[in-house]
Order: sequence, then C-alpha cells, then structure tokens
Amino acid sequence: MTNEAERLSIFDRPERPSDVVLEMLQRGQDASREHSNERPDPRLKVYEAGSYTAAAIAEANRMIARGELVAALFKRAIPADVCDYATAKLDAHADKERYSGAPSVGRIGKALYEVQFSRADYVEYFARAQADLEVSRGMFPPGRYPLDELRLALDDQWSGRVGRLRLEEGLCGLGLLRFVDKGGEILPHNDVAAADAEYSLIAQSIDTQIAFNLLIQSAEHGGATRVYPRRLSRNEYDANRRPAPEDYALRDECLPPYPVIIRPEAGDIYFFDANFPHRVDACSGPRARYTLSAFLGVLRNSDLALFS
Ligand SMILES: O=C(O)CCC(=O)C(=O)O
Ligand SMILES: [Fe+2]
Repeated sequence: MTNEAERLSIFDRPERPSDVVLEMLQRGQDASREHSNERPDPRLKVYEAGSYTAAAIAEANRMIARGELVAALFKRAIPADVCDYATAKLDAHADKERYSGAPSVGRIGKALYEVQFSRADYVEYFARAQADLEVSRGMFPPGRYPLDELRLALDDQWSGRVGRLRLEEGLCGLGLLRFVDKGGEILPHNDVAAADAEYSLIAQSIDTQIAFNLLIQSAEHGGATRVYPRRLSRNEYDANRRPAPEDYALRDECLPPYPVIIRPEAGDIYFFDANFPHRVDACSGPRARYTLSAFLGVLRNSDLALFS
C-alpha cells in the first residue's frame, strides 16, 4: 500500500535551480556580492518604493514559485507612520514569548512550526490561531494589517484561490511578530510545513513555501537575511543538524556558498523561497529587530494558502 504522505512528499521533487543561478555559476561569476546598486544580484529582485502593487506582488511570487527568483524585496512597501505605530505597540507589549533553543529570538503568536513538538502544541496552535491573528492585527493601525492587504492583493491577482491555510484541525494563524535582540540571530534553517505538520495530508500538498517578512524596525547593526539557494532533502537536513538545544538549525558547513543577501530597512517587505536554508545575521545595539512574518503556501493546484 502506498503511504499517501510519502507519495506526496515535496522532498522527492527534483531540484529546480533557476536558470539565472545556473548561468551565473557556470560563468564562474562572483554571485556572493551583496545586493548593492553597483552590482545587483539577479537572483534578488529589488522593487523601488511605490511598486508594492497587487500585480507586482503576484508577479514576484509566481517567479519565486517557479524557481526563477530566490527573493524579492519591495522597498518602502509600508509607510513609516504605520511601522512607527507598530513599533510603539510592540515596545509596550509585555507578553513576548521566547523560543526554546533560541532565547534571543522572541515572538508574539504561535507558529505552525511548533505543532511537531507535542500533541498539546498541536491542539494549542489551532485553539489560539484566531486570537493570535487578532493580536497581530491589533499591533497595526485599524484597517492597515499588512497581511490583510497582502491577502486582498493576491486575491485580485493570483490565478487560483487565495485564503488562509485550513488544515484538518482547523484554520491556521496568520502573522507572527518576531523580535531579535541582545546579539541574537536566527540560525540557518528552512521552513517546511509538510515536515512540521507531518500528519496533515493537506500540508503535504504545499509545493513551495514562500516566506513573507515586513521589517518593522531594524536593529542598529546586523540583521541581514541570507538565503542559500539549494533544497536539502529531509535526510540531509537531519544529518546536518546542530547539537541540541539548537537542533532546529543547520551547521554552517553544509550550507552552499553564495547566499542571496537581503538587507531590509524599516518598511521593506521581502519574499523568499523558505524551502531554501536561510538565516538572520546577529543583531546588536539597543533596538530590537522587529518583523511581521508569515508564509504563502503554493499548493499543488496553484491555489495559495497563507499561514504562520
Ligand atoms: O526575519 C527574517 O528575515 C527571516 C525570518 C525567517 O526565518 C522566516 O521568515 O522564515
Ligand atoms: Fe525561516
């Protein structure tokens, strides 16, 4: 008998490196250059301020889903007054939780990632999902929740259906507020809902998982996001985990060279293929790095399911 979850596993898919990446590697070009005006990395598409339109958002995400782009960065997608509002709310919010294994990374809201740990986490995730979304929405001015705007934009422009991800147990949350402070960093990892929610058949039908991040406030120093464009199989991932308690993360040695480097500023929104290992550089200085993060699951039938 075929094991349905196994048959659907996204890890069996062949790698789909973009032509651009292949071409660059073949030409032996130095792809490690950081995104800059002189030498932009063609695997990172940088949109100017004012380009955060429904059509451009859909285009960027279609390209990422097709493997034609590793990441897309929309400069000043969200106005400064909206970020300032959210920053003040976040500064005042006492109820920040830390991840076990990553004490300098905090968050408001529970991530689907956590359902793998226990049955209690699984039940709690779905029980909290709606309330968590409302807390995240409440951090922004009324009617200005960036993930509501994203959902609407994609609903207008995506070829298939767009909505919140609904697994067998119920609707998923949408929007985690993350903060990194005190020299903290996010170690290299990937985000694969099919592995996190391995008992959910619906989660297995997510073909590409695209990360959405809004940088609400930058740290004084550090905090760039690096994406290493290569898919690791689940076995490869497990074989390269760091020792506990950082075992969510990969050892540096297994990462391919030439990451795509995203250097967001406050108000910028960026998307990248979260199946690729990625990390956030160490942050320092008195200001915490605040982000709003979520995922766009591109389903096998091309529908889009949003979650966090
Ligand atoms: O904060 C970032 O830039 C990346 C966070 C992250 O790991 C993710 O969105 O999956
Ligand atoms: Fe991630």
